[in-house]
Amino acid sequence: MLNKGLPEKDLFLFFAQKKGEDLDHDYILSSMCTPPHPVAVRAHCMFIETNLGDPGLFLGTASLEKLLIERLGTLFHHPTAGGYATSGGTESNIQALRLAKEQKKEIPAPNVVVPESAHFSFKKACDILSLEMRTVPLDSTLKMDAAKAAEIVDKNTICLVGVAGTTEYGLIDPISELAAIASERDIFFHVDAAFGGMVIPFLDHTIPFDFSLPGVTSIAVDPHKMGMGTIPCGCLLTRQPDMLTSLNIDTPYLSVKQEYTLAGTRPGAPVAGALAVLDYLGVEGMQAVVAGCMKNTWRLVDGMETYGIPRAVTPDLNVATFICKDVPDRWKVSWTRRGHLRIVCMPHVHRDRIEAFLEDIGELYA
Ligand code: 0PR
Repeated sequence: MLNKGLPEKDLFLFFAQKKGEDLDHDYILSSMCTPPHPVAVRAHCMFIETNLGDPGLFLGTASLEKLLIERLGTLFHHPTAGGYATSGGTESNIQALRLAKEQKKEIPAPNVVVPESAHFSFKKACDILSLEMRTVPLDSTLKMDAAKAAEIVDKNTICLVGVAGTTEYGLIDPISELAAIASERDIFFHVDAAFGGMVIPFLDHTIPFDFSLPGVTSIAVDPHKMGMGTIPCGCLLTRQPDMLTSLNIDTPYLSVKQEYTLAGTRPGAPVAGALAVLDYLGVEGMQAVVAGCMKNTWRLVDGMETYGIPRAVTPDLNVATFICKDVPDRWKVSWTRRGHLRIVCMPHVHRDRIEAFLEDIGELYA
């Protein structure tokens, strides 16, 4: 630490320089996050000092968290769902597996069954919780093979996981079939909709992935991805309103005497930010954002295929993947484990960015 503090001007000159070293979002095609909506930023700043880890001190902020869960529960066809705001998909997935483990404490060697496409947060979760992670192969369309999942699940399975919006390919696993398998065998079924949860309800066609399916026990959804909220904000929702209390531990000197969250100190600011976006845009506003992202995704797929660069799969959501070797350096893209080019058409990836990318690609491949 510096012995003598810096003048504010110098400090912020230094910060401005460091900010300038970050990549420009105009060229970021690989991210599942996006610059937050202005109303999210405004709400975030308004609640900057709040700590949901001691909710009795921030009653208004705590009521915003309840509202956020209620809004998302309603969106997912279950207005009385339980839940809380996490730091993102990783924490939601860890907590879902903790919940599942808690429900089946009597099982001595518990396992969790996830698709090969599951986000790496499940590996972290299984590691922390000492759970065996069983991986289900994907079918030819790169979705979880439900028949194989049914074979792999056994009496020691404490949780089945399906992904609604895979990280790498933007695909939705056969959630209805998986929910039926879980229901039939009385297994906790967690849907990782960290990405898709803020997209699927706003598409112009219905894809069941939520509490409308009786077998779905819990859902992870991240406002800090397609919800255009400020980072960090994820949410874990449970069908049973009070299921999370099974994780309660005593917190004797806080304003609440028990808590089930993973983190202690928790920011209220991104919770306000997430709610601000939902209430400001409403369903119609979100539908417009999602429609724009999907339109750009198809434009990109069409444009690439015109150059003879085929899609790797036909995505369900706004993630486009291609059989392609190389892209011009200035574009920040990502590559899947199977070696496919991956581009996420987030809200900041406007049509003009897609056209500029296609133009550059055209120079390489046309
Ligand atoms: N589940 C799914 C389906 C995800 O796609 C992700 C993250 C998670 C869970 C974990 O969420 P958190 O990262 O919020 O804990 N998906 C992106 C990924 O790992 C996250 C990301 C976002 C990565 C922006 C890079 C980036 O620039 O690819």
